Amino acid sequence: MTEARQTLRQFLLQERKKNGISQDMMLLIEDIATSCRIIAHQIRNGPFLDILGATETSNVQGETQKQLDVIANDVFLSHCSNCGRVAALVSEEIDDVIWLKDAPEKGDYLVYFDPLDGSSNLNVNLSVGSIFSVVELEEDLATLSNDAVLIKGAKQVCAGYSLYGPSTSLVLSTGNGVNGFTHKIGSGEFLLTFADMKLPEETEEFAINTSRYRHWTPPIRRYVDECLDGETGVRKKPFNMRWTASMVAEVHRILTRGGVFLYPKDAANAHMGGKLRLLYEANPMGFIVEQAGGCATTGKERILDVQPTGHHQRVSVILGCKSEVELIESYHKEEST
Ligand code: AHM
Ligand code: MG
Repeated sequence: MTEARQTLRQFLLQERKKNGISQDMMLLIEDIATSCRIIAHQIRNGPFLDILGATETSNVQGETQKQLDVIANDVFLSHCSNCGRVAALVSEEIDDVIWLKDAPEKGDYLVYFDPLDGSSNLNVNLSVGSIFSVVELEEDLATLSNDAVLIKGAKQVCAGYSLYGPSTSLVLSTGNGVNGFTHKIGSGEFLLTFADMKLPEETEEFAINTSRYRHWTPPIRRYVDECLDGETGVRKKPFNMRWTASMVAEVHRILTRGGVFLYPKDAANAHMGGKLRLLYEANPMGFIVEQAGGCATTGKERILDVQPTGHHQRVSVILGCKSEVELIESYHKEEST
């Protein structure tokens, strides 16, 4: 008889015993998991409910919102405020920070999320995901200001994502490695299916949107050119390429079989600082990748060390297997010397 798989609740109770995660953190993670199950259900029923298309509104960054962006955001907002320790919710889809406490205290949680990442994939029935991150306040807050949530990714105490693909995955870390769960349809449960996910040190697969080649900086061009040269080039081996236009799916693939993902700052997006958001995308994915033994950098500095200056700030993102990320970093260093 095969051993029963651990449920998310059983796993969290074990984490509590082994690594001392708080009861409030358990409740919060379960609320996030519930949000993800609801969003997965809405996506699967999207064509029947006619909710795969765009709304008439734009989000704070001037991007057209999909109906499911709005729905997913509402689901996170209404389900993630139960645990008494959540002081604020910070969403990619909302202009301001939503404060849930008048006087947040040391130890309270700030929860950041991109409720539906990669939503341009929705109407072509390809993978999308939700990304989340939790930081603990290091001191009581005297005043409520948006600036109070500008905390470095290195301070994250939990991060993860849910991938809405052929199955729904929930991958998370509370700073003690990375574990992946799969929603068992009909059971209402996420079960542990990918324990202790680890990145290989080396890889022969990269992911970047090559349609932006003409905008890239010299170090990025050099890296990709050398990969494309294959066996006869300086890398002396063939490289494969993937691009799903859904960061959650890319990171999940990299955690599963290795690889490197790049969405660099380039000549066309430099005025915004890059494409991906530091607090909702780069930091949580950087935390997960590091916890799985990989690296995450802007090219010039570790992503988790970037001091945020705005809560919707964008940043250059290069993450994945250590050897490739370090090589790309060395090309940036050579360029600037
Ligand atoms: P979004 O948050 O507006 O969905 O944008 C983020 C997504 C990432 O998931 C993905 O890596 C990237 O945008 C794809 O961009 P592109 O359309 O340039 O391929
Ligand atoms: Mg997004």
